[in-house]
Amino acid sequence: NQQITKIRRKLIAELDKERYEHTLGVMYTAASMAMCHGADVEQALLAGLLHDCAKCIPGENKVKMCEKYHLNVSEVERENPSLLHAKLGAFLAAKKYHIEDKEIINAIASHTTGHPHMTLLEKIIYIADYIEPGRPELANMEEVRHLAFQNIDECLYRILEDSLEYLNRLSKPIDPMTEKTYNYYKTVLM
Ligand code: DGI
Ligand code: FE
Ligand code: FE
Ligand code: FE
Repeated sequence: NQQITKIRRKLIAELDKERYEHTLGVMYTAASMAMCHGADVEQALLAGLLHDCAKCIPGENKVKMCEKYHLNVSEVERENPSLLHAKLGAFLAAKKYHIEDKEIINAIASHTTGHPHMTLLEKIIYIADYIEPGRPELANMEEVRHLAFQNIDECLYRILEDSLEYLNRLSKPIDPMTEKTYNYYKTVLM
């Protein structure tokens, strides 16, 4: 696949080695989940490949670039610029990697906090990011990986629950969207 080969070549220059390896893990995990759940495999590959394309831009630059491109920066994001790599990555996927498919762009934009009413592709990228084989084994990982191919909403909920628990334990500020997504999928499962 020409498009993927070209993007991979560009990304090697933008990401550190570890992040590039993670990216490939997410790309193939997302493709497998797409096969399992009947989503578009090509979209999953591209969204997985590009989801962290803005991750290795230094924090201060992320803020500056968002301002330059008129992407709004919330208070939590200004204090935790890492959160911005999702929306900035979505913007760069279009501008720099020439992705025109809005569904792919949206999946990149929502991969860190999620949002209520996620599309299947958005759920796949959010989950693949967390479960790809190169990720350090977090608590409940075995069960979460199993759920990714069995019950996607339950899987999403479990990741959100574990992520919020982790952020609270480290006293990190919670993005209001992470909280909203969690509360929404809690009611979905009831
Ligand atoms: O970019 P990755 O590391 O592959 O994964 P990601 O984009 O899902 O980002 C994960 C990190 O983002 C993880 O360290 C937790 C953090 N995160 C997710 N939601 C929130 C958050 N950090 C803060 N401060 N607040 C959040 O709501
Ligand atoms: Fe990310
Ligand atoms: Fe994530
Ligand atoms: Fe990632």
